[in-house]
Amino acid sequence: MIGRYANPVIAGMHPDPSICRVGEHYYLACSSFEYFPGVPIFHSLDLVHWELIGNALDRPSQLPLDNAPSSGGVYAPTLRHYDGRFWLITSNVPHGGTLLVTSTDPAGPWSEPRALPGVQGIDPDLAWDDDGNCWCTFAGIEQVRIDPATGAALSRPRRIWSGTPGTQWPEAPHLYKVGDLWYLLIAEGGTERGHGISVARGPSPNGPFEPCPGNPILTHRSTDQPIQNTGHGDLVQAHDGSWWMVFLGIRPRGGTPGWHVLGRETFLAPVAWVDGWPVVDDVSPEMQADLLPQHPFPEPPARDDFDGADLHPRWISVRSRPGATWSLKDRPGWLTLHGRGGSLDDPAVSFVGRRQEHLSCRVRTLIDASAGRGGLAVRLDEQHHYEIEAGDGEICVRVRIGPVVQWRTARPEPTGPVVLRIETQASGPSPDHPRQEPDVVRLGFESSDGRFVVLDELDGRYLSTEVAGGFTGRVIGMYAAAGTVRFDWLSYDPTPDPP
Ligand code: 6LW
Repeated sequence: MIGRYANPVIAGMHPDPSICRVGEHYYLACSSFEYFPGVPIFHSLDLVHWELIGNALDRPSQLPLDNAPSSGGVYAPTLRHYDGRFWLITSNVPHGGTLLVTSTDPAGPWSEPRALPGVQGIDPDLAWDDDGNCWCTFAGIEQVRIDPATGAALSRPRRIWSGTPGTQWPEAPHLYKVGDLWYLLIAEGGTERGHGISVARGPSPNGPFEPCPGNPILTHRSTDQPIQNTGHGDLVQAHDGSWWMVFLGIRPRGGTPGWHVLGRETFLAPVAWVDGWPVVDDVSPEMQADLLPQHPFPEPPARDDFDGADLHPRWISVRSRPGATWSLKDRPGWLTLHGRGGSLDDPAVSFVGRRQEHLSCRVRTLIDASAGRGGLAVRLDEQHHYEIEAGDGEICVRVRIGPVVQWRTARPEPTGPVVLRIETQASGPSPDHPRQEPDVVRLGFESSDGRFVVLDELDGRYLSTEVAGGFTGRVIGMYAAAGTVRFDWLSYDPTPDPP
């Protein structure tokens, strides 16, 4: 049935999507870098609507991140279903290397990780041939036969393709058997504006591989498309026989060179087969395609009241979330955070946040900072964040951009709990001038009559990947800088973007 859908299908920092199908159910996993829990897992019945059902690495024993720098940690998983089980292979960079976890239920719990010391490279893929051999193909493009039950390498790594001659970073391989042939899909060109997807095919999972004459089969390099950096994809055949690709892309805004602030997001496009090669349709924010019957999920509530027994899987923390630093029971119905003696500048900070998923949004939280200092922050990494902080009788805006830290404005704190508010407002799709910011970020609090008292309005470019570097996007959340700070609720609402 011809219908419309909006791209991205999974907004906010959800890069490197990997997809698999079981009957009429679809599951998808993404990278999560220095955040805990790691590897969000989504479920869909129609490829367009996705529901977060858990995180594969949600126990500290599965995910040691203490030494992971920002944009280190978990890269590029591959999710597959084989022999009645889900298999997820990924990397913990730079420590730990390649790891494999399994589960019969994609919502978890997943197994303890199995190490694969014979796989020395990022972006590992898993594919089983008709004889049951398991091939792990990784960035380079190299391949090792492995025993997935033990993690042992059963062969030496072998280079099976280098991508298009002269193009940098052949990576993100996924290997599929389609008909009698094996298809090797890769990303190349680097994950920035030159990104793209190419494909080769051969008679066996080990090649030899013949590149598609139409490579790259997807790229937005040198185009004026609003979605850029398209690459790192995975193919799936739907239960009606149609083919689709999920892949990452960005939505830059502002003047030149354009800044993206949400990180790399997950997009969807239909795939046709022409002369035995996959052809990807045009990719735009508004897609028209022959869709599966649509099964939207109820919208997640805008406000989390912290009334449950555990935190929803959307909440992520920086590197770890030790039990002694947070509680939902300490004051029932509130999230209590105990400061670890650090600010957002520190690699270890008591922080519970969620990905910013909309270019323009409003985030509010009711904080009781009578026994400490803490607040609401927009975080890109340790060196790039804006926060509105309450405590010690005042409300302040603190900004960190690279090596520069500034306390910008302060107001006496109203007595009792106070609502802190952050709003982002995107610039229009066509910049007014070459240096226009991608968005503005307003930070403040609400007066007793609910009015937004803006303490500061800042250019959002300094919390973008083009300024901060790395692989991540913005996360907005609550933190404790000192003592004990409590949050009654947090609400996150999208607001209209300028046309
Ligand atoms: C990932 C690589 C990439 O491992 O970015 O866009 C890296 N592609 O394949 C981190 O997400």
